[in-house]
Amino acid sequence: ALFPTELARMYKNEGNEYFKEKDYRRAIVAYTEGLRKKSEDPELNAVLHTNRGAAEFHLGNYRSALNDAIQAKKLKPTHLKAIIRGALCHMELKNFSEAIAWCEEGLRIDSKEKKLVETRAKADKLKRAEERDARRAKVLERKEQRQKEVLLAAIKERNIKLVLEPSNEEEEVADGLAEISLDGFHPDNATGAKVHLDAEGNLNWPVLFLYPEHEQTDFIEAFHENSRFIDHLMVMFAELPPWDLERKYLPRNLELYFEDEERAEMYELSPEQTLLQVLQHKRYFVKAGTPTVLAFVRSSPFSKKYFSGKKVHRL
Ligand SMILES: *[C@@H]1O[C@H](CO)[C@@H](O)[C@H](O)[C@H]1NC(C)=O
Ligand SMILES: CC(=O)N[C@H]1CO[C@H](CO)[C@@H](O)[C@@H]1O
Repeated sequence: ALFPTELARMYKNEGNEYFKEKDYRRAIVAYTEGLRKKSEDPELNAVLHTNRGAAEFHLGNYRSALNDAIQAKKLKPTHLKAIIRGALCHMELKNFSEAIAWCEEGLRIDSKEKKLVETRAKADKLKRAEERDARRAKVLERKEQRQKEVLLAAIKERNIKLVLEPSNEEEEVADGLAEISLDGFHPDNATGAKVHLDAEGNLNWPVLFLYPEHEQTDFIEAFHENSRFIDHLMVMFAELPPWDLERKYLPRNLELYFEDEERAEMYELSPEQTLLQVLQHKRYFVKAGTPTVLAFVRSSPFSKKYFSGKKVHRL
């Protein structure tokens, strides 16, 4: 019977053959077998770990490769190959501080090792770039946080009520109501439109118009709080929309409503009202950061049907 060390050496040679052929998977299997023999030769085990780490590295398994480099370094602290491998793994894992530490450890053994000198320089540069980016991100984050606070204060000051959009559609609607939070906004809406303060300190809201009769919508990205609904309707319906085959959607012929979802009641609003006046209504709750109004043709059969059975507060 062969001794463990002899067997481990055989597997190491087999692994090296596979490695040369770039068959890294089989190489890993062979090195692993070699390590299983538990040879008492630390040098041999260090080589097995180092070589397996190199094979893992070639497969892109940087975490495993790093662990092998760590094991190899434990067995043989001066094993430069393992130290270089570890440094390269840290580079791939984008842990530049660790890469620098490993490079420095290796450079204490051989201060001229080319790969280590090169890797340390690269890691230094990337680390500084990373720190600079982190500082910039932090400044930006603070600035956005401040803007958010100012915005929230402006909304609160006007007594506009926001609804926190419940994440689970049906549940917690009641809990979400009246919660004053900016989290209700969906900054990554398809359109990206979001309430914002303009240079004069006025709020501009994204506003959604719904036309239930035709299942159509219009979206105003920035509806100035002091502009009136009629102002927008005049522009939006200056030309009749293609879906209005009966030519009924004339600005002066439209009735506007908002829905109090909590009570399932409808409120009529005057087109002469400004957005701010509507948002300050005691039963208006802004959902998902986007005020919504429904438009119907005055006294149309559709609206009669739509409102039947609903409680409607008319003007
Ligand atoms: C780098 O690795 C060290 C040691 O594992 C860890 O403490 C540190 O958080 C890591 N840094 C990064 C940026 O991943
Ligand atoms: C105009 C628009 O697309 N608004 C959408 C923003 O996101 C919320 C939640 O996903 C939708 O409900 C709105 O319709």
